[in-house]
This record gives sequence, structure tokens and C-alpha cells, in this order.
Amino acid sequence: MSAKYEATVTAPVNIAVIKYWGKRDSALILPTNSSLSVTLSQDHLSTRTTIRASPDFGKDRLWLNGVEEDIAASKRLINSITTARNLRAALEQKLLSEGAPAETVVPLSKWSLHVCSENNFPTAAGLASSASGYAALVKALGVLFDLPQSTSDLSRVARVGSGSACRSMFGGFVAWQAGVSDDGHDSFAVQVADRQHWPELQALILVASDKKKAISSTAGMQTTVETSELFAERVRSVVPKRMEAMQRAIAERDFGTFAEITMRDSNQFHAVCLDTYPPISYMNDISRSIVSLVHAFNAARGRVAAAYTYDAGPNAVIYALKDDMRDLVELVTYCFPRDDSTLLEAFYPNSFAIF
Ligand code: 2P0
Repeated sequence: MSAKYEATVTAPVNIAVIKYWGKRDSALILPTNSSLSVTLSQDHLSTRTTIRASPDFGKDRLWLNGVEEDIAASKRLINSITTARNLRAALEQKLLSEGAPAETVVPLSKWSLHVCSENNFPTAAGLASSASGYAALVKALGVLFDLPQSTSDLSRVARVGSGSACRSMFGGFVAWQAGVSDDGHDSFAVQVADRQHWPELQALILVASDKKKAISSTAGMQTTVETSELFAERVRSVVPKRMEAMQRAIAERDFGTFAEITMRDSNQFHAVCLDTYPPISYMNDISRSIVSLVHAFNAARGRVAAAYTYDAGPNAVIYALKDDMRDLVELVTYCFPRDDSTLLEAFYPNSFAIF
């Protein structure tokens, strides 16, 4: 039997508090602005990917949640795998040129791959999986190929699969620096702080709808770049200041500032979507009532004790510190009762509540 080489990794989901929306280069996935996210717990939300390489495999193949996908139909998959393979080829070349015996340098860059990827969160939850999916793919390729590149370097490879994936290469608090270059060498993710830096911070996911979104992020952001006047203002004068203020708030564990910027940035992202022509509307009536509920909760506390944020869909992610989260979960279950409240309890504190 031929030798088989294999790697298994997991990668987490991240939720942006300063949103990425807009590309200046669609092929290389270079964003118009920097963004910042919080990585969620891998126990509840992550992708687990195994990659095996063998000289006996006839071609690259990929199974997603048990169903085979056509790799050839996805330019992004091809881009990520090819970029990682090129790094491996360069490594093999370097080892050989440094005098390593040929039999010790396994020609993995020339072998075909079998990729098996599974999400540990229900597809019905309607949560984006491209970030954890591409991050897991690239992490696994990095381990399998024994690549010497740093995590930030590898985040560039994840980025060419899906922009937000570069942030899922790290845990904790992560910034994606937009960069200014045409080749994307300066557009990568860096860890701002690790998870232990702020252990009291918790996230609650409220699933308002499990329907697939009508307009994909990729298509939506392109139309925004082309048509929204508000968007240009956001990129030019709002995001740079917020990136600085947010990093300061995280460094100082200043929840009030963290929360206010998070809500304002979510609101502005959705305002920019509405300013797109034709307009894009991702939030629904339940999303909007959760916004009101969070503001009412904060007003009752006399401080900013919770923050909502919404991506390209109606589901809310709420951030709060541990003590406030306990009360907020009670309030949410009271205002949005459901029969199967055990689901919420079971996953607390990194909860799902499905309406
Ligand atoms: C974010 N979103 O920062 C923002 C907020 C959605 C709203 O990243 O085209 O799936 O693959 O680069 O990464 C969604 O965009 O888009 C996204 P592509 P991606 O999390």
C-alpha cells in the first residue's frame, strides 16, 4: 500500500464587530476597508476538516457535510488549494536545494487530495459557514504540507477562498488589515487579543430565520460598491476611526465602548445595504424587535450592557458580559417563548435560541 499523509484540524466561526463589506479586487478578495471580529467558541460553532494526500488519488475531491462537491466548479476552492500547493512546492524545492536527500522530501505538492469537511452546527441555523470552512481548509493544508508560514501569512491563503475566512485563522479578537497593495501581500489577519484576555465576554446567537438569504454577500457587496454614496463615506471617514477605537476598547476591556461601536457599525452596515440601488434588506421584523429589546435592556440598566450585531441575514448575535448575559437570556426567552427552551439552556453560554 502507498504511503498516505493526513491532517485533521478545526476552525471556528467569527462574528465581525466592524464589518467587512466591499472589495477593491474581486479575484484576490481585497477589501475596501479593514474589519475586526470576535472568534466564537469552537465547542459550539466550528468546521472540522480532514485532508488526505496520496499518489494513488486520481484527482482532488471534496465532501462537505457528507455530500461530494465539484471542486472544479469553485474558483475560490481552486485558488486556495493551488496557493497552498505552490507554497509546498517552494518548500520542497528549498529542502532539495539545501541538500536534503530526495527520499526524505515527500512530493506532496504533486499528489491529489481528498478533503472531508463537516460543520458542528446545524445547517438549519442559517449561519455562514464559509469563514470557518475556508479557514479549516487552509489550516489543514498548512499542517499536511508542513508549511513554515506564520498564521498571518496563511490567513492570506484563506482570504482568497472567502474574505472573512482570514479572520477565522485565529481565536480571540482578530483584525483583518485591508492593506493598500495591488497584490494583496499586506491584506491579512492579525490577532488583537487572545480569548483569555476577556473571558467574561459572551456571545449569544438568536436565529430569527433559517431561510437561505436572497442576496449573497459576494453579490450584495459588489452592488453596494458600485451604487452606494453612503458606502464611500463609511470607508473613507468612519471605519478607520472605529478600528482604532475598537482596538482600544478591547485592550481596556471597556464593554460600554465595545458595545456601542458594535451596534453602530452593524446599523451603518445595514444602512449602507439600504442605500445600495436596488436596496438590500437583510434584517426582518424579528431582527428589529431584538434591536429594540436590547436598547430597552440597556435603558433599564442605565448603561450599555448588551450589544447586537447582524451580518448578511436576519439572525442576531448579542454580546454581553457574563452576569448581564444571564439576565438577557431570561428576558429573551420571556419575550420570544418557544416550546423547546431546553435547546437554549443546553448551549448556554454560547447559545442558540431558535425562534
Ligand atoms: C463580515 N460579512 O465582516 C461581513 C459582515 C457579512 C456582513 O464577511 O465574497 O462571505 O467570500 O469575501 O466573507 C461576508 O462576506 O464574502 C462577510 P466573500 P464573505 O463578517
